[in-house]
Amino acid sequence: MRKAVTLAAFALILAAALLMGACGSESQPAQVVSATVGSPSLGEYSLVLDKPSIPAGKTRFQVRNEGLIDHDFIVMETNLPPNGLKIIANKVDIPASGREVGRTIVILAGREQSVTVNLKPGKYVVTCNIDGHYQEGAYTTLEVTRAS
Ligand SMILES: [Cu+2]
Repeated sequence: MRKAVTLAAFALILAAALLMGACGSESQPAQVVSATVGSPSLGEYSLVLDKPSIPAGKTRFQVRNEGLIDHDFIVMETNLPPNGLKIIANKVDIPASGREVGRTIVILAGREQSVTVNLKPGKYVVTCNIDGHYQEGAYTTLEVTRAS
C-alpha cells in the first residue's frame, strides 16, 4: 500500500515536470508549413506551400519531394520579384538575391526533410536550387506578417 502511494506521488511529480517543460519558453512550438516539390499533378519543377502567408516566428517547413528526381529547398528573404532572382552558374545566386535563412540538404525523390527557422516579417522566396530548377519554375513566395 505504502509503495503504491509513493509510486502515485512520483508519477504526479513526473507529470508536473513534463507539463512545466512543455510550457517553457525554450520549447516554444513551431508553426508548421508543408511544402511539396515535384508534385505529380503540378510538374517535376513545381514548389508549393500550403500557406502563402504566415505570422512571424519559429516555423518548421516540412518538405516532401513527390518528384522523380532530387530536389532541395532554400528559404530566402528578398525584395526581388520571385521570378527575378539573380543567376550564377545555372543556379540562383543566393547572396546576390537576398538573405538565406535556412535550407535542407538534397532531398531524394520520394523523401521528406524538415528545416526550422525563425522568420521575421518580410517577403520571402522559397526555391529549389538544383541546377536549372529555379529557371524551370521550382519556387514560390511566402509573406511573413507581424505576429499578432
Ligand atoms: Cu528541384
